[in-house]
Amino acid sequence: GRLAAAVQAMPKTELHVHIEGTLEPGLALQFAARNDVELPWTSLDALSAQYEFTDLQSFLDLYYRLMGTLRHAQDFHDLMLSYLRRAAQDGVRHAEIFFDPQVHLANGIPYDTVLDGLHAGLREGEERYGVSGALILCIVRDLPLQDAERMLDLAVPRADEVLGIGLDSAEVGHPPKLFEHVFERAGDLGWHRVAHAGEEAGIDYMQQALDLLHVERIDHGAHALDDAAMMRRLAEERVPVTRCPLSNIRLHVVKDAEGLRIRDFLDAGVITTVNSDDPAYFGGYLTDNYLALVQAGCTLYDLARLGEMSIQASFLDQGRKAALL
Ligand code: ES4
Ligand code: ZN
Repeated sequence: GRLAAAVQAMPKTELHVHIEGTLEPGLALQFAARNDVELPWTSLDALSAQYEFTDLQSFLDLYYRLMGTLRHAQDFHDLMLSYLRRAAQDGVRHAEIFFDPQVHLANGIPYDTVLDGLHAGLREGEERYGVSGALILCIVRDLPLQDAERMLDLAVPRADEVLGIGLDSAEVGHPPKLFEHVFERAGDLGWHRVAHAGEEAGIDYMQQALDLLHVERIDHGAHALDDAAMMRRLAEERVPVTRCPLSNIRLHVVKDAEGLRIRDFLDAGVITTVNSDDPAYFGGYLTDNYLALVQAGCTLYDLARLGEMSIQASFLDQGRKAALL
């Protein structure tokens, strides 16, 4: 409709999307077939019936299972290209994209294979669709800490091909403070720092991410509203939050779009962005995530402001930001 067309036309970036979370069920079945990977589901109907989640872990179980279909650089290339094509349709001008190399390593896929494939996809996507992209290496927080340190060792020779470090996967019981040294090393590499915090855990995890990991953005931060001092801190220190409406709804972080309380974030002066997280799993790409907010009382003007803030909150240089705004 007209509202969707208006949202698509707004200049915006996407700052919180996991490339593995853009793996559509049909594409996963194609990769499984061409790579001889066995899945418990052989038809699209059978696989598509698996997308009702009760919490973060129930989603992660399927997400990690389907990640096993990615074996070759060409798979990563195809995956990236199909995401960028879809993002361009939604008017995304630039994307800062998470990837989970520790999981691919555990599947026997060399880091270079993953990075080669994703970069080939980024180059072709920028050429074909005009969407620029960069990679944020996510530490998988529920794997052993030693794996995270080893991941960084592996990433050092090609550090300039990565924009930043992130922290994702099962949050509760895996607090940010465990990763202080890993994030310090990432900072020494000149990488930007972000972390998932306040998705299923509370604001103490957000505090740790800010104080100990020195993150420049908080991914999710859904629980910031539990604490007025945290909201003031995000606003004063100009730390953006990357909110993911459909993700929070589908994983029962909030009850419905109202529960996201995006207007309260805006009113508190927090730099707030809208993102799709794992669009192949949560029922929509970026435009759908903006439109979900309309039910919760956001006006078209609010959506345009959120789009502008997504450009401000990106790691683009000032010249490129000005050109997009
Ligand atoms: C994720 Cl929704 C979400 N939360 C935490 N880690 C993730 N990795 C991929 N999607
Ligand atoms: Zn995420």
